[in-house]
Amino acid sequence: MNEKDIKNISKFLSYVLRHSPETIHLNLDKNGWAIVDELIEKANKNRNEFHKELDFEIISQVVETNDKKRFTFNDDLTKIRANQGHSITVDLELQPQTPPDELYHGTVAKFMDTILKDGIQKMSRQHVHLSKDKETAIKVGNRRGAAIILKINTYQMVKDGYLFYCSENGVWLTDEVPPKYIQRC
Ligand code: HQG
Repeated sequence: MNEKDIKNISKFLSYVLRHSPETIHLNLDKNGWAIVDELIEKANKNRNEFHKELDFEIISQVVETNDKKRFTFNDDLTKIRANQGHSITVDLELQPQTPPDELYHGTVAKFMDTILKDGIQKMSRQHVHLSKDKETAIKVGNRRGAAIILKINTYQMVKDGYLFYCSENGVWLTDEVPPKYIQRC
């Protein structure tokens, strides 16, 4: 498979496993897992022009080569789920963890007034997403225009009782970041 095919399948998997499983009549359990055989069958039955016919090998290749490790199989490879980024309600069974003293969030200028007034909110997703390095935050922000990087005082947030989680693929998650913990880099 070429890179473009892999990217298209990754986008398709993100869409059905994070946002809209009903588009292909796929069932996710409460922890966000889909049965791989069902995913393959329903993806192929409801195939669109953006991705090739799927089989287990192709999905494995996408899972293994994915730049952000967006997806995980369960131990016996019969189930698959997205590691983070859901807009549908799923319980990823993450335990609170102590984050590094500072984390970063990449955004764009048009959101800054509201962010400085209301803080960083989860918007349509289940959590606010934060990165441990500036480079990743720059990439996240650049998806929407010229990135603006915000440094988050997670040290103080932890002291003040906010909880943080780290996804399987190393993205830091929390419920909100109030303005007083945000500093523009
Ligand atoms: C902004 C990608 C107005 C926020 C990335 C962001 C990430 C506000 C946008 C993951 C706001 C939400 C998540 C407020 C936050 N007022 N705007 N109060 N609070 N915003 O896509 O963090 O490639 O839901 O700054 O790499 O951009 O898909 O979140 O610009 O890890 O795996 O509202 O998605 O991962 O956008 O990205 P998103 P995000 P994948």
